[in-house]
Amino acid sequence: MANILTIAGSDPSGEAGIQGDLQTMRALGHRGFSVITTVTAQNDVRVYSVNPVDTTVLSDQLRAVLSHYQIDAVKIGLLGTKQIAYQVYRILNEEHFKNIVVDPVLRSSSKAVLLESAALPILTSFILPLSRVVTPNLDEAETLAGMTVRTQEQMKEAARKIYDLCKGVGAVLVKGGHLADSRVDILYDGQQLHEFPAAKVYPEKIRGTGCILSSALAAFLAQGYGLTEAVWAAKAFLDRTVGGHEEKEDEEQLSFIAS
Ligand code: PXL
Repeated sequence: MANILTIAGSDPSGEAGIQGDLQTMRALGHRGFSVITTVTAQNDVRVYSVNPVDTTVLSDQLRAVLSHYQIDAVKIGLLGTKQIAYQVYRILNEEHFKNIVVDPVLRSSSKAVLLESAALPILTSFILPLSRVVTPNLDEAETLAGMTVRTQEQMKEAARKIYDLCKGVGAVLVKGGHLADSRVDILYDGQQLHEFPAAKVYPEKIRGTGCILSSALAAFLAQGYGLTEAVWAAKAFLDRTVGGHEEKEDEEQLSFIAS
């Protein structure tokens, strides 16, 4: 059993953010620790509000965890503001973690802005250089690489660009879940490009897949998997998890139609 820390936002609907992360860690047999950066109020339809915590609330949580437990891997999700992002950087920079996975959350599935734009340079210049892997989706890859990313070739180019821009980042996993054609994920580790074809197509409106994937990735890295093996294992876990969800959604839809 490994100790995995998530530093992310709260999603009261329980699918994404801290809630999705902790469920993933537990499901994989690990102990999950959580530091909340931002409290979102949202459901499957819309985001009502996004409230970053005070930076002392943030650093108190981080110090409480880091001073007392041996953490094997860290997953970073929604950071919210530049103050929070910088504080997270300052504290993690003292620790020298080998396994930091960053899901560079910029917007919600419903497109609400979750990370203020002023925080982006802190993410790219300070936090990503500390991390083993960053996991942007197509939209996030576009923002980080400053180019259009809609095809597999563009994903490869963006992965290389992000790797070069965020000096020190261990690898870049561009997720192709929203690609029009082939839904492949691309990993660039500074030397090689790896392709991970999708075993499954997820329902359009599913939320929290990015959170689950990055948490599972952190968990498998903590267990000592190599990066490509950890990506395969995390993707397989996501397929199993989302599979269950699909069935539940169908049932919900049926009972809604019946009522
Ligand atoms: O899936 C991105 C994400 C991450 N973290 C939090 C979120 C969302 C999307 O809504 O709310 C807290």
